[in-house]
Amino acid sequence: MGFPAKFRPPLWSAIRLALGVIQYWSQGRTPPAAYHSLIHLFCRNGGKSNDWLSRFISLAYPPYRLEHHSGVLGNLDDQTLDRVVKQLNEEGYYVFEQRLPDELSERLLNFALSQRCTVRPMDDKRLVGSPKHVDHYNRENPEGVRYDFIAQDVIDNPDVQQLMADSSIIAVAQQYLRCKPIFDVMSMWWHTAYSKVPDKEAAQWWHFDMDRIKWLKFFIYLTDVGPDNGPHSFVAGSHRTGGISASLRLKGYTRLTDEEVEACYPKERFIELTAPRGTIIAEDTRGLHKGKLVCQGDRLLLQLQFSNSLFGGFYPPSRCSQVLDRNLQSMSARYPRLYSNYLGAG
Ligand SMILES: O=C(O)CCC(=O)C(=O)O
Repeated sequence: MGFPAKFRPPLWSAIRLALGVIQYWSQGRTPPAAYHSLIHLFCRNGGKSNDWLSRFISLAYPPYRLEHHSGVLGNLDDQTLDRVVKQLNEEGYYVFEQRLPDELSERLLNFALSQRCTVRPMDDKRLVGSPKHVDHYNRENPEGVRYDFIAQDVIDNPDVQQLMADSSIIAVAQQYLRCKPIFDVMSMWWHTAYSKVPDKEAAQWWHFDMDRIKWLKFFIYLTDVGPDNGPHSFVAGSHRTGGISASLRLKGYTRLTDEEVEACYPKERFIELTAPRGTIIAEDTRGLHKGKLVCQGDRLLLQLQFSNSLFGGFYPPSRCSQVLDRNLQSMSARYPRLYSNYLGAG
């Protein structure tokens, strides 16, 4: 209803967003118009509306008192945690020194080579319509640029459950979000060298995310990622309020070409994250990012996302069918908001 998004006055969007937030609080469901207003306002004000809402969420859900901060990222003392979060605030990304144990990466790689997945349709319509389901990804003969795993299969994997209960990851997410976080997206995918040109559908063009109010993603490389294997790429500092140039934001919630983005930032702000397998990267993908085109081989990535609220875009619900990790069982009892999206009554 109302004005086309491009011409809609910000006040109108602010009212729809405020009413939608109230409805979300009372019914636990985001009205689509309110979600569109969140995006529209971001494009207009560069993130001020997200920041305002985040302040309220922090007051309503102050951080958990975590028992410890140790896990796959090491034993994070307060000083280290402050340093990580300072860099996240300033630059928008952090590459951890500590990597996943190699046996864990190997098990996850084997899972991803044997598990059913779907080939995502591509921009050039080589795979038209809905995703194609396959029994497993064949490294020798890819049929598309991106293979996605089903969230349910991923969260039912015991190694993934171990990461879901990892106190070092949770501590970083909580300190960055400044509230009790919600673990809200778990995904895993392959990028292949199937296409010679970057694919928008596979997130190989520059873009910002705006599915939630505030969030933090952890990308875990499960294969070695060199310059030809599609390194994850980011414009440092573009996650800050006003960090995306108005000329780009006013194009709307869309994919952007290299030329459009390169015209707005100096070379040194473009970060290409080449790294060995097991590398863990935290990133606020409110900033401009993409997966670079894979020219050779393939890249397997596991992604964990934490948000300060589930207000926003719709994700098909999935819940752990069985909690296999004992630590996750006790964590879910202690931190119900953290696991409200994947565990419990739903
Ligand atoms: O595959 C990549 O490196 C990009 C991922 C991405 O765009 C996202 O998770 O929002």
